[in-house]
Amino acid sequence: MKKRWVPAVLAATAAYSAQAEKPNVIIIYADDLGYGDLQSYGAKNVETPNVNRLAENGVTFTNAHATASTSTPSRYSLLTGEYAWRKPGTEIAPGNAGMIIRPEQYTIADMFKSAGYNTAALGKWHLGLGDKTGQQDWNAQLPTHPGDLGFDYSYIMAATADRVPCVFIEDGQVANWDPEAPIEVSYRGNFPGEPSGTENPELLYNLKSSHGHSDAIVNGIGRIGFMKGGGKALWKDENIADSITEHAIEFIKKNAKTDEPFFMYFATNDVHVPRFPHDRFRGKNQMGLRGDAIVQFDWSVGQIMNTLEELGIADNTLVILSSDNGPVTDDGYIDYAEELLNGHSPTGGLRGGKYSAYEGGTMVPLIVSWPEKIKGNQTSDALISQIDWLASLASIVDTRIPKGGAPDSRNYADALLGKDKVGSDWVIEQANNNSLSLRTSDNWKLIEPSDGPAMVPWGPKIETGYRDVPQLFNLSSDNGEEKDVAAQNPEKTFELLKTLREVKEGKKQ
Ligand code: NG6
Ligand code: CA
Repeated sequence: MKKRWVPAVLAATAAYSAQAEKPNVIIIYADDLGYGDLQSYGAKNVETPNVNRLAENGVTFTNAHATASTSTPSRYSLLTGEYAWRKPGTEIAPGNAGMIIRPEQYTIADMFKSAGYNTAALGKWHLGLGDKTGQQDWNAQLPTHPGDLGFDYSYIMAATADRVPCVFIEDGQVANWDPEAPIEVSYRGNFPGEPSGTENPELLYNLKSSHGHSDAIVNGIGRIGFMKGGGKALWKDENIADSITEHAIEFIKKNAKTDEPFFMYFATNDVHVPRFPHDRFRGKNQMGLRGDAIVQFDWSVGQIMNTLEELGIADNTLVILSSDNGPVTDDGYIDYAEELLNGHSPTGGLRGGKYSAYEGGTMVPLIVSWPEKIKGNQTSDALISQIDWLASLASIVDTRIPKGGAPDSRNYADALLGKDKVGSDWVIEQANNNSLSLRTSDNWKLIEPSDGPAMVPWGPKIETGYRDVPQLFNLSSDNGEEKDVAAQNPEKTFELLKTLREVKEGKKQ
């Protein structure tokens, strides 16, 4: 919140001081960034000085979890405080999905609005737009967008950088819309006369696909889904981080001039595929484009931090940095992410990765900084899940969640602020086949039985962790989930299956 001179008589009123104390809140949400991908988490092959600086100002968590091992369900859960597995249609969304969170549903932005905040969503959205899948008119104002979910401002990508439409959407309208090149989108078939990755691989001059990503070609890169038009509105992948960051800085600056605190959901495209960072981030480390994308992410973090400092609002801004799911190397483009690891482990040695039920799927970095209230250079092994951020933040900004809102979110504010080093008693993790795992604070991990192959079947070389029997791991002695001890511990297995069932049935929160 902006510092300003206040007459003594006004400063003394309770209303003003309550308002003045509310911190600005920024969620920096990376994409596919693994537990081992940051220097402050032990990464050796990449430098992340700005994230290091954030960590020096706050708490680094070593047992923090995304709600799911893919984007859409993780984001849904974070923004609504409801487990995505309760809601059909929350699997990885195509770019023409209708808006998954409906306007009447309570969101984290509604929560901040009720506490007097100005709110914004920037960057990757991946939760659908408009009223109906496939029915959007991208050349007009979309009927529903983040503005209907409590976000005063939004500048977003509809889905992911590898899905059409490849344009930014500002407050429900395509930014820089080009009247000469009306936009059409289809996830069913190509438009007559348009090239595609399958038919015209010679046009993939920026990145070639390793699996999938063979529909529309935009900026010399194959995408998922077909698209026509766009013209001047089409993004250039190398400028995505710049665009998102610039708009975020603008929002922060505008708000610093007001009396209200702000909430910003800053969801970067890095380090999701296609990894195509700007030239100025390239070639700085041995890991190639994936490493460069991490450097670009770190740059965005630095830009946000510098802006807060320049405006004199850094001390009373709560910054939460995390990722939507675990890491993946080859996720569909030939960018040599796997070949150039040079000993780096994106998961920090955990088993599995993006998509999987193993810890590599949902164990993510989490750094929380709030200089005015949190001592720097702390670590915490409190167990904490993103599903609980909404209720925890509501408590921090002193507002109440209406009945029925954020039904699965629990208040662990003290854990999030580093005061309580224990956190929650259990967290639930969702894998790509929707199977659930339960991880407890005493380090048991149960993976419920599910159908599905042992390896991700379409390209990424990742173990899924799926089996048709319950699996139990003792993470205290077996952090790598190598030895299934369910058979030796039938009672524990049964107990955890029962807890999971009770949460599913809404009997336990
Ligand atoms: C997969 C894509 C992958 C990525 C993922 C979503 C293919 C072959 N693979 O289906 O590239 O886009 O979906 O990632 O299409 S997420 O982080 O947004 O969940
Ligand atoms: Ca992701």
